[in-house]
Amino acid sequence: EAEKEIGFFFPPEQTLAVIKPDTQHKEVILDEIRARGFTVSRLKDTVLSREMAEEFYKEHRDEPFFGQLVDYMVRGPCTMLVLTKENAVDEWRAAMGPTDPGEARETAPESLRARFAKDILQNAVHGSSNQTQAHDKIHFIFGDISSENEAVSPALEAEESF
Ligand code: IDP
Repeated sequence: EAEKEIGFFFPPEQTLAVIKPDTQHKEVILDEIRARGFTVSRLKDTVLSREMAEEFYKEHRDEPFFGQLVDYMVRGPCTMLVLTKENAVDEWRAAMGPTDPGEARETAPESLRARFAKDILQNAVHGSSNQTQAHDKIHFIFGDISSENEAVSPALEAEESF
């Protein structure tokens, strides 16, 4: 008679990560993402149109830096990633570090922004700030991938653009 093991299962969470245009050492960043325990469930390089960049950052449209931010985001290819891990949204924000690399170097010297950001605008990486944003931005960039969400495995890795 087979005994069933009963345990708790926390479904892994997903977040949208972006390696922003002109970021050096993309491969190092990707290696680090995996070393920190994230599964790269989706990956594609995309040059955003101005309209897409404005939509992507619409929550910031009233900020004084919105124009600069859009100019930056359309300057070259972004590497768009769906990262999967327990608590992925918060874990990825922690891995990125603070928005301002000066602050990042003070408070989180191991973070990606401390090491790879040029300045507060050109800060190398993006990550969704909460689960609703993550869901919306994943859908905006990748379309409906909800049917794939349960099967999280390295087989889902799509690295054809590298
Ligand atoms: P986050 O990316 O850490 O969530 P947000 O405040 O949501 O930071 O800002 C979105 C993006 O806008 C930042 O990642 C950065 O590229 C840019 N940004 C934020 N604050 C400034 C600023 O004061 N000057 C110029 N660009 C900024």
